[in-house]
Amino acid sequence: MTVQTTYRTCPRSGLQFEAQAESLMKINAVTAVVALLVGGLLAIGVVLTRWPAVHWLAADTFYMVLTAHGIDMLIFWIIFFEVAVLYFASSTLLRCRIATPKIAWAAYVLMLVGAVMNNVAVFQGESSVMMTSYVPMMAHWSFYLGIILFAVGALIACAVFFGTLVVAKREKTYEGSVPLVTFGATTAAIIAVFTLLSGAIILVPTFFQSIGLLDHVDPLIYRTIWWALGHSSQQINVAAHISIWYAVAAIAFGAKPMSERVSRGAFLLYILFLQLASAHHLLADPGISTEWKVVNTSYFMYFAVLASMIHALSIPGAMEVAQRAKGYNKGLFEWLRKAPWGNPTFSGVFIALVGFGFLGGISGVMMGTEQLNLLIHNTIYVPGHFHATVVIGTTLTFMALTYFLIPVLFKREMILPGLAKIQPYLFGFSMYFFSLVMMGAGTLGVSRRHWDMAFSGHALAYEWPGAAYLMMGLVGISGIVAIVGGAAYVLITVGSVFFGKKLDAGAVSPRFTPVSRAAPTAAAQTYGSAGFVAPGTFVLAMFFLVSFVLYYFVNWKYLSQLWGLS
Ligand code: HEM
Ligand SMILES: [Cu+2]
Repeated sequence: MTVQTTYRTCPRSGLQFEAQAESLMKINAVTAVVALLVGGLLAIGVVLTRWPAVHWLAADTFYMVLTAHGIDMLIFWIIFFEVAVLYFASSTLLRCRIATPKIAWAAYVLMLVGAVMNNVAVFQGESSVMMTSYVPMMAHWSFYLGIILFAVGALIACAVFFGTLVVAKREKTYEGSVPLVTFGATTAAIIAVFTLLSGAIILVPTFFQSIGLLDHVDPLIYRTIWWALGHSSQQINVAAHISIWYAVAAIAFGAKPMSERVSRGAFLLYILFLQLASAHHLLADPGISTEWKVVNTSYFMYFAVLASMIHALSIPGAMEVAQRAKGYNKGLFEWLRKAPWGNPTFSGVFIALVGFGFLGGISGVMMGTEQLNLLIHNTIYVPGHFHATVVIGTTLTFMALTYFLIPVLFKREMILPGLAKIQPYLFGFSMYFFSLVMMGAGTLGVSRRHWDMAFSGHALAYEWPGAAYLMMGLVGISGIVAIVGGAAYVLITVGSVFFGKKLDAGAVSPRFTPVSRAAPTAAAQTYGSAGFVAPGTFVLAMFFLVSFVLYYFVNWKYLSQLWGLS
């Protein structure tokens, strides 16, 4: 079968871009950045209101802005970018044309219309229901319809991804097994299908209620099914950003995974166990048995955690093996000291990986333990935890990948390279601090999503210890620094795409060509393992284990003091 299209081989990376796939990746990535920009502007309102000394917005505006911030960031920024990643992992890494370009464009249009419709609904002011939109709170019907259209578009994009895998296999565009990055993206897409269907099961009836066709959606059922969407979508993010970590290890170091099979097994664990782990969002809910909660969160959740631990060992391990092979063998850590710290693609990924593991991972396991969950339920600890996962982990990883894509996909030289060099440090470390102080304030009991933590002037007014105000002040300050870091990213990427010096597009051919072994990204496009000799990574893993045990112990101790049984 012949399809009229062209393939461009990038002279800087050796990657091959099919014309349609290339435009689709660009438009999805650019739209994602626009959503990030909007979400980031809204973050200013959110942090400046939660900073007690500033307390900027009025209550109704705050809840509106918070709703839009959550949705624009966690749904629109992340998922538009993920669609670009799916097309990259299928079409580009397999050197295959995109299966059905027209349908992929239709998917994009649906997603765009949905995203705009949802934002309009929120800013009209009748839909400040937060991103979880729990019933019986009701938003305007166009709020739900927007999300449903967006989700249908995303589902179609997943179908295009699967279709492209099929075309690649049929047209034999790759040899042997698909590369690990494509495999990881495939798990992300499988999880996405489950996630989007769960979303449909619960949001379609809620939409019917909003237009008066149905008079009641049960709140408990809503929460249970909503979290099959809400939690699983985080696992899409994790599978996607971990796939990018493997890709960046391959691109920056020529690194192969320590063991392809073990890494693939870890991705499969995500598919098997993460939906069950959704129960950790329901630990404080009535109507669900304790046994069910404990089995899900104390057993099944750990299999998903195990998978993350395997990747966390495997990715730095792969980098270490590759660096040692280049002769960086002195001591335990020469491989790490001599890593390309000035390259924002590498530094972004490494800062994301460490922060995701230490801050997001450890706090997540703590929160997912039924008894300990009581300490932090509905406090600002919760957004502290998930800014460590979705911002430090996923968002920073996507930022890092963008720096690689500017010359490769957008064919532009990056503007402001000096700023780009420090951007991952500025954004990453301010977010580390931001997450930590939010968790600190949450441990003291400060609520999440609350316009006025002290209820001042009300019968239930509450005097917090000074430390709680101090930490919320630090949330404000570090949040603003992080927003500056995020603005730097938007400035660099948008500026480069429009004003960067144009770079050579490379040779164009009517057919795909096989991967050249000399291509700088060959390791990302092929299958194979590197072996297990990574003593430095092992030491880092032990350090992680000790941190985890100590933090876990501290929280049990704290619980025992709050909850005296003797
Ligand atoms: C510079 C960057 C950011 C800052 C300073 C920031 C700050 C905040 C703050 C202070 C809250 C409110 C906590 C509360 O009152 O309960 C919040 C909520 C939230 N943020 Fe961010 N954020 C940033 C970036 C992001 C990104 C990149 C994402 C997602 C990828 C994200 C997702 C969310 C979500 C989902 C919520 C919860 C909304 C809700 O409770 O319904 N944020 N953010
Ligand atoms: Cu979860």
